[in-house]
Amino acid sequence: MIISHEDRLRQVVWETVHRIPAFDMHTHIYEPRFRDRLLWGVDELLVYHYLQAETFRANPLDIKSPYGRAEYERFFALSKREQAELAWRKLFLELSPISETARGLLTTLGLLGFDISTRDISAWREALANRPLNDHLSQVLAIANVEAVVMTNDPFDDVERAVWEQGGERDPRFYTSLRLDGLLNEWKTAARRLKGWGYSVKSGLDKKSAEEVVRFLHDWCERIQPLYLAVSLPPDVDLFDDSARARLLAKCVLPVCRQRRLPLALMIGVKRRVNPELRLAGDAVGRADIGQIERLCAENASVRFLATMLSRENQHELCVASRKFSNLMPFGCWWFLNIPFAIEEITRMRLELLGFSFVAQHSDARVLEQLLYKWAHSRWILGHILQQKYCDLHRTGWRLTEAEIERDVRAILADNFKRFVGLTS
Ligand code: HDL
Ligand code: ZN
Repeated sequence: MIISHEDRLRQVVWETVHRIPAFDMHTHIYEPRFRDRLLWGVDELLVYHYLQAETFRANPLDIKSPYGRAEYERFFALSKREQAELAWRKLFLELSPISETARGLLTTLGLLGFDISTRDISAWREALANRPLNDHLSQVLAIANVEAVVMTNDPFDDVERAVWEQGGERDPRFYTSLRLDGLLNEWKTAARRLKGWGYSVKSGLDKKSAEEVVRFLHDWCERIQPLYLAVSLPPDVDLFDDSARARLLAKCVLPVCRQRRLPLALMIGVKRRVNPELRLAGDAVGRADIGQIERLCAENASVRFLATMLSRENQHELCVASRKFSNLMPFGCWWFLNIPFAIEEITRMRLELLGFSFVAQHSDARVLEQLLYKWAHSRWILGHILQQKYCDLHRTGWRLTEAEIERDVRAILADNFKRFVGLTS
């Protein structure tokens, strides 16, 4: 049905952005059969590493001395409940929870039906803890309006590998990705472990070793049936030097991508363990060289590359590179960019440079209930941007139908990704 007035257009856009299910292409949540790997509940939300970085800025131990190893160790020696209580006091009660992650926790609990004005964190913790996990999981996916999530599956994670090796029924709402950080970024350790698993590799990565790494990759692709292979990379990465990483990429990973028609997801710009005392919260960001992605796309035209970059300064370059290569699909507002200011800027830039040919967002959720705030906050921003962009279009005299708006929104929330990985034609 043709939409003839801007007010109706805004209403249709807002409703469509909230009604269309998202396909969450990158998360750190797991099917319940992975047991402790699936994090959920109030304390997990409060000790999330995004919040922990902020907790440490608020002097959780109320000490005068600076935070050295002893002070970090003292904090991490506390129970999860004690760490969570400190985060709640410091970030929610002693100052207002204005940061994106703090506000996100409140959005999450509000969407689960709790009266946030009571600030009764103990009651909320109790109520969540008593929910049967599978019901809770289904409710979270339904409220977040997420049709499926892609896990980050790490063959070097002993707990996860054991679950895959014992087999078991898959949950169709959970897809897999094969994460290669352990192979590409820690080759010496990886070589030792592959040897222990029966792959005859040498750290010098001779021809036989490369063949064995290819066999390892095929074995894991057979085992978990990933939608894509993935790796996170530092900002100063050189994918074309004679490093083990570059040779593994060229001789092993890209050939497997070609043979299995699997995309490779590049997540570039993370500086790991800038402050190792902060553990998972200790990573930082740096501007990368977009030329690495451009050269990969140009030299591997038959391989599809998903790409997200961690530095704000790389976003415009990534959009321009995506205009040059149809085998390059930019995705999401990653990590430190998953904040309204950056989501707004990046999404506008992508719409204005790429039309609807990108993947708008992924949650990166590490705790199950985070799906709620990460998608609610992104849909709110996307809705406002698209209302304005469609009204700009309307003012040219172009007339839209509700079905066309649904088609466009579905593309950037789900279909572009599903087509790119071959889930749909
Ligand atoms: O490497 C990654 O996949 C990152 O997303 C890290 O897991 C990071 O710790 C994170 O959770 N970001 O949201
Ligand atoms: Zn991630």
